[in-house]
Amino acid sequence: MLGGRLRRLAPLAGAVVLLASGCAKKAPQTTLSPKGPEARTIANLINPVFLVAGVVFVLVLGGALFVAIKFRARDDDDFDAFPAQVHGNFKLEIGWTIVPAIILAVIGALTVSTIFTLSKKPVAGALHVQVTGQQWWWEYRYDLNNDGKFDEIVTANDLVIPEGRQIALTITSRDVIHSWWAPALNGKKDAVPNHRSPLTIQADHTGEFIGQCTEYCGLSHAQMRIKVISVSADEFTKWADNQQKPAANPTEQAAVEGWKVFAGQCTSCHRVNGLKDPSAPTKDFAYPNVVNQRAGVVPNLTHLMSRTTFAGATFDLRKSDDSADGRYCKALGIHWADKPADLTRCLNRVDLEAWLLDPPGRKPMAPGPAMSPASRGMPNLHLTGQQIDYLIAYLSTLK
Ligand code: HEC
Ligand SMILES: [Cu+2]
Repeated sequence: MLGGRLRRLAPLAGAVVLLASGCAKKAPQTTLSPKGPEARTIANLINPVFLVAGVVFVLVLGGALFVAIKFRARDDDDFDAFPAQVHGNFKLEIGWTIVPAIILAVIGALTVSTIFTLSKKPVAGALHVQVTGQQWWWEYRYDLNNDGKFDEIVTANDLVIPEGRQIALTITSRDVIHSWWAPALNGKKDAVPNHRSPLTIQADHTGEFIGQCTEYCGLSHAQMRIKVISVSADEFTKWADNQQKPAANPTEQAAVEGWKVFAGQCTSCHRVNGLKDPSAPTKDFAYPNVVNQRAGVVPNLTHLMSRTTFAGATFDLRKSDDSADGRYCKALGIHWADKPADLTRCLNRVDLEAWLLDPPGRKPMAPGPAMSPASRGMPNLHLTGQQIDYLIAYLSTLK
């Protein structure tokens, strides 16, 4: 008896679990709370469609239940008699053909008009940024002077944008198909090699918007996250000015040692703009074997410390605190925009050391030999503890 009742309750329990899972308090990747005009345009389509679908659901299911209960077989029914045979009800049949057709036509018209609204050309004052999918992280290149070349800023992981301004993204990929999606700002757009797909986003206010790659792209697809950081116009200008500066030579002893290790071990892949040769500090560093340079296929590290995350936004570059904002260092009570130089004291050394010690152990990757074009990810370079200390001292100067 109990078993039977439990069995009957099981589907109900399943439905409750499904329903309750939609109630998460902290759901940064929800599509249902738009934080910009493009996402709102989508919400303005989703909401009425869901409403109509909900009404249809209740009416159809309610009708089916009503009929099933009202006309179910009763004890005093004559079970041998055939039910009365009726042909279709003409009016009903016409009705339930035409009404859904009208509903679908209205939804279709709304959908097409939404698609047109979303594919409008960017406005004149838009900020142009190229988004490149990589295995397995996102590269962002900014075209600040609007000359069609995305060459003023090269960064990774964090997409920093000014609030209230339209951002015209050009989405592409260097290797396989990825898909860029920050649900609070707009729908998703595939990143296809040799294609440039436009997508505009705009954030109403300052804040952080989380997303992730949504097209299976290989081993670390799940570790290919997106973080859009919307800041005030002033803060953006400060950030952009800083990003365009080349790296300065380190002066502190440990950092100078790290610079040497970096020049020897890391430059077959990573670039640091303005990097000088540690053995001739006024000369530009000559990157090894330019033909096989993997620059562009790995994150540019010139301003590593200005980021809040690393390795596809998988790890925080700042010590975690309850402010949940990588740009604010609670321990020191300082903000990224005010004192970027001090932020390295908030560095999340634990994860950065672990990364340098064994990158493929921290994030699934398929690294080959350093110069191999088939290499995907960062190999274990078997660095010693001393080298890692020096390297972190050097990386800390890359602000
Ligand atoms: C064979 C190429 C290669 C070499 C050599 C290499 N890296 Fe990397 N590195 C990568 C790749 C690829 C990534 C991106 C991995 C990812 O996020 O999927 C990366 C990521 C990083 C990151 C995170 C950057 C970010 O913004 O996400 C740091 C820091 C880093 N490497 C430091 C170093 C240092 C220091 C060395 C030298 C000791 C080094 N790497 C040598 C390929 C390399
Ligand atoms: Cu991807």
